[in-house]
Amino acid sequence: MILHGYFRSSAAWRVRIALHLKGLTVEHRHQHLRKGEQFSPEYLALNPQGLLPSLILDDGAVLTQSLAICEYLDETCPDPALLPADPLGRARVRAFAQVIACDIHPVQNLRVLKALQARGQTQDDTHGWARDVISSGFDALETLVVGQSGPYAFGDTPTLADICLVPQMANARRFGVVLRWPRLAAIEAACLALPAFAETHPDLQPDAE
Ligand SMILES: N[C@@H](CCC(=O)N[C@@H](CS)C(=O)NCC(=O)O)C(=O)O
Repeated sequence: MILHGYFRSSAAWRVRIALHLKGLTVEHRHQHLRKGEQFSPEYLALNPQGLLPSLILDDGAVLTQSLAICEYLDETCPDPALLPADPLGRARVRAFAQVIACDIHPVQNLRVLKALQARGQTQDDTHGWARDVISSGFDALETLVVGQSGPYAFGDTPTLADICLVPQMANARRFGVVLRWPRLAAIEAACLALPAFAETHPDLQPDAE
């Protein structure tokens, strides 16, 4: 398989973690987002949104959208599971993951901030907005997991919730969010003690700057 990513892409990091947890190795190709390589005709032929990540399977099929890719990997390579066995548990993990993937991350995505800056907002304005969205989202996430057993977001094995949280914590730091959520911090620390999270960290990627 081939994973198209970028060291700093938090959505690509989600897939790197899932692949590592599953013990799957892939060839990595990099699209430099700040140089706009995601908009090359070759890449748009793979992913018409011009977004990372994309995963090309051995038979040539192309998968896009990080959560769909993670769930595909979970269904085709079920051990270790990224989702709980029970429907209620799965709904809770998916809800937590979607707070990040649907409601936090899209707002602070590169193209959104660039579009706002093109319409006259300063970088201070757009980054301040990103900090606000991340902070209110993290308030909700902390509440969602506060009664759950650890050390991970939902129990004693990492799930899709952790796979989304750890990259989003890195984004939060990049935007200068003061991290004031003790349970989220403890989950992140537990995850980063695992090779699947630590070894896939953006700073360790071959295209890291
Ligand atoms: N919902 C998508 C989001 C993908 C996404 O926004 N990727 C970012 C990097 S984290 C990207 O490619 N941004 C390029 C751009 O904004 O032009 C997913 O989960 O795969």
